[in-house]
Amino acid sequence: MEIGIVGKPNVGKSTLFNAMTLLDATMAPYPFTTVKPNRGVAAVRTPCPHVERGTACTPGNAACRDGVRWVPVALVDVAGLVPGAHAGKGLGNQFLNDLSVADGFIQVVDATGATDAEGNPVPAGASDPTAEVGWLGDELAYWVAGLLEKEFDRQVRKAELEGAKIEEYLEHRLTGLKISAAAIQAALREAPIDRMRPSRWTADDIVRLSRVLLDAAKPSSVALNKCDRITRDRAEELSGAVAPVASTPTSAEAELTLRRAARAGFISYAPGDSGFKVPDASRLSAAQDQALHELSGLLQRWGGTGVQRSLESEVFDRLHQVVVFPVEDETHWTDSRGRVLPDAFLVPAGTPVRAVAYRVHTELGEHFVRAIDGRTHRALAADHPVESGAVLRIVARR
Ligand SMILES: Nc1nc2c(ncn2[C@@H]2O[C@H](COP(=O)(O)OP(=O)(O)OP(=O)(O)O)[C@@H](O)[C@H]2O)c(=O)[nH]1
Ligand SMILES: [Mg+2]
Repeated sequence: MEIGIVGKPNVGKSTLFNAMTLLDATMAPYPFTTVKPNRGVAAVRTPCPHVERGTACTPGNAACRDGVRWVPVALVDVAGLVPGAHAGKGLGNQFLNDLSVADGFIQVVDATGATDAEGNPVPAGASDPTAEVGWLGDELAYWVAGLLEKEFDRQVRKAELEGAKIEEYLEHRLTGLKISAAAIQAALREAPIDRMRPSRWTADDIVRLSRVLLDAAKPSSVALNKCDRITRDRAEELSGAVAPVASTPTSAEAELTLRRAARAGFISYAPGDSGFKVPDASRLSAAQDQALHELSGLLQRWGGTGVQRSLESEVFDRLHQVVVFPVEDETHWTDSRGRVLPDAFLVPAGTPVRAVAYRVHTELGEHFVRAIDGRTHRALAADHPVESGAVLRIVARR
């Protein structure tokens, strides 16, 4: 599972990335600070089943804190896109290939309207933050269309002569983008194009198809960033204007400061919290005390920084992921070394348990016999859809 962070330059993509990963990607108040992609790992929260049993867990890949499991999600932060990127403006759109394996996108917008379409500073409110949601979608569609257009004419003529289906060509071109055959079929049905006559498709038709493909295969949501500088009413207005795209007001900067202060031991704070505690106020300088006072006001106003909410809304609501806990002993919920609930990972809701087995280990999928639900101890057939929070033992032939 990987989420791409996209948006125009200078909106806070790298700040959001750093806040979510606690890494140190370069951030600066001018456009095109990021050129090469930044990759890191963030986490989404889910209740840890160890609480139900009353026994502590032995976390491996996903930390457990106070009964909450932090399940890893990969992130990639890329360079800023500008209108006309597909025609070479700004850094162009070739760098979007860094997003090829992303499952969905969080688009960061500057909710203060204080940066123009190229990311240059302008007076607050001079730029309309909702406009970029529209043209960014266009640029992403041009990127996919660009991949499809390579050899399009020759391949389509060949396909039509040989009576082959256009789907096969599209699938071949889009394998690198992790777009499934089923998504391609659905897009061909849905897109306003003549699916029977690909040789007559215009460049615009290919862009239209790409847009439908992206909407279906790479679900997006919006982070209305820099919300520390707008009112709640304004955030609601913006949220209404970008609907039906889901959006969350965020302050990446506040989240980053809070997480770094927590790492340094100045405060106790976990991402998603609506407040923090100061264990020893005597350690703080007057400036730190003042900064924390302001952050406390911000958290109260917004009920949190919105950063964790934005990631979880993308992963759970848009990408419909659920968390699975594979174990080898369905009674004690342990692995072969006796570790309790060692791993937690994300799969799409409704994934058949056999496909979950493949995710744990290819051999488990290949030699799958049945799965056993760790709570009910019922045997589950290969096609049984996995449930959210499932504790699963996979039984395989030896
Ligand atoms: N007020 C405020 N400023 C923010 C917030 N997030 C980021 N910024 C500021 O916005 C500026 C740009 O941040 P970056 O994270 O470098 O933006 P970017 O989108 O990665 O920019 P490029 O890599 O150039 O495309 C920096 O000065 C940040 O401090 C926020 O939540 N609130
Ligand atoms: Mg950046």
